[in-house]
Amino acid sequence: MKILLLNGPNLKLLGTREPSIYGTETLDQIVGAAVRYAAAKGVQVDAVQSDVEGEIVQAVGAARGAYAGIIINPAAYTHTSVAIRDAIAACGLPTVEVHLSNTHRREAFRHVSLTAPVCVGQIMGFGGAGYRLAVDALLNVANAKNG
Ligand code: CA2
Repeated sequence: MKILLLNGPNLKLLGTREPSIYGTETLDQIVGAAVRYAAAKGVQVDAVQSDVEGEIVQAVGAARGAYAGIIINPAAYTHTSVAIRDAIAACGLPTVEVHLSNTHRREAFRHVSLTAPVCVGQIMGFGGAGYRLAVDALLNVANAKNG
């Protein structure tokens, strides 16, 4: 089984600023932990980070047929991107939305996710561990479908 892990804009700044909100781990550390966690369960995770909305749309579109599911942290595009939402809906793959922070405890503009309604579920507020929880969530979805 293969999972595509997508990270959106500015997440490569993790570990350099705003540790009170996002913790001290770098994106490489968080992604590396998720890759190893999944590998131990026989799952391959391919990770992509982009600051560019269109690149994320294209990556979601290309995932169909190549991956069993998607884990995505659309970052700020969560709250603005109809294009990423439409791409997730169109690709038909089970998609789990992850946020490091609990966006409901933050500014009102972060309370709305345009992408969450087309995802199977959302995991937020658990820092980098959320990505590992998302691996388990997708495994559960795949097992329910195949079992
Ligand atoms: O909590 C999350 O994972 C977010 O997706 C992070 C986004 C934010 O816009 C969402 O509302 C919630 C921000 C990603 C940028 O990360 C930074 C990390 C360190 C320093 C500055 C930004």
